[in-house]
Amino acid sequence: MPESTRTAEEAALACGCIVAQIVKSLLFRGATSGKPVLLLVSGKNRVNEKAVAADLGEALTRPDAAFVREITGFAIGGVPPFAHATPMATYMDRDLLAYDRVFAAAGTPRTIFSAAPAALQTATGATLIDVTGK
Ligand code: 5CA
Repeated sequence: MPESTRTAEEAALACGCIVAQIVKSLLFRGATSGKPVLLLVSGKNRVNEKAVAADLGEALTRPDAAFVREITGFAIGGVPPFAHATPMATYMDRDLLAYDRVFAAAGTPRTIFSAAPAALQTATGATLIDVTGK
């Protein structure tokens, strides 16, 4: 894209889609296990960490930017939903299934790709969850 797609809002403007169709690839870390966990979240949603922790069976912490780069191989703002340096448990926001196509970062803060949400789920091996706890 000629413009920045660093945030979900910027990506939606650049793609001409609604922010809910943007896939945020958010890295968390298991509070007990220390293992990285990837959440693929609709751009319209905020993660309810308590609700997601109940689903995952472990509390979550939010790693810093250096950990994100080390584990995924990408800098924040361009983290894609797959093709990471370290494969990790991946969960996908059910709300993404409401759209024909969703748009996710493709490795840099100016690159985006689109996919049918079911194809994204297959490619990532993600388990569907409710991220908002509604
Ligand atoms: N390219 C866009 C749309 S796909 C994108 O990557 N959006 S994102 O939401 O997946 O990535 C930005 C996210 O990184 C923010 O939502 C925020 O939750 C997280 N973030 C931003 N700064 C930091 C930081 N310093 N440490 C940890 N996480 C951060």
